[in-house]
Amino acid sequence: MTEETRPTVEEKEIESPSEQQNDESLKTVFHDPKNYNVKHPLQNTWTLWFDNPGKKANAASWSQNLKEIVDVNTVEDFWGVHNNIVKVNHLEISSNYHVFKKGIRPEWEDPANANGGKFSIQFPRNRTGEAINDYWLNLILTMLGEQFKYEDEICGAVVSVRRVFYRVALWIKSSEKNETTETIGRQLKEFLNLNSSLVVEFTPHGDSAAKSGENKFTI
Ligand code: MGP
Repeated sequence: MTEETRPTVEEKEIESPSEQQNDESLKTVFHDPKNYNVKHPLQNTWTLWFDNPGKKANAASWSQNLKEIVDVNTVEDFWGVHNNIVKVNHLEISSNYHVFKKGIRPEWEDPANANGGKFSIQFPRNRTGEAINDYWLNLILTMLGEQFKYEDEICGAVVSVRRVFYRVALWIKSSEKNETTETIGRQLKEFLNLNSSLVVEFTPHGDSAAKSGENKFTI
């Protein structure tokens, strides 16, 4: 056998075409050594949404601006989207990106959010600059990688660009102050590398809860 005709290790390990057809979901680089096409599935499918209400939104008109952009369910597809959309620090004032589990709309009214609330952190725009892109990326990677202890509680995350601040928020299903919610809040601070003395606020969803301060708490 000449050097050219001897099979390589990779070729020997490739399954026959019939075996490949039987399990389409298991595609690794060994199935196609010439075209690297391995993908790493995420535990959940996530949807990216965008909105830029322009003028001040109100509860009635708010959802008209909400646009569903794309679903991702693999690590590779996530990076494909992330690397090709406008960075947070270049978004127009009043816009928001929302990344939510597929099937949950990023609205208070969605059944998954109806009894929930959000942890939010504000970063002054003038002192944060491009670092907001990293805070947002860290939060999404943590969420897509299912790093939160109570991952089923997580609905999604939002980054908002406002005149004087950026805000990142993590939306969860419940709004009770208990072990679960407090752990999520503490982990959020940890994952974003925030100083433990920094206060993260939890607010139940809805305009009235935000205004009255009812059931708010801090971590
Ligand atoms: P916001 O953008 O979450 O708050 O909501 P912010 O950034 O404090 O306010 P801004 O005015 O500086 O942008 C802004 C407004 O949009 C709210 O007061 C509501 O009127 C409306 N709104 C926001 N959300 C997330 C919802 C929602 O889920 N449902 C409805 N019906 N209205 C919403």
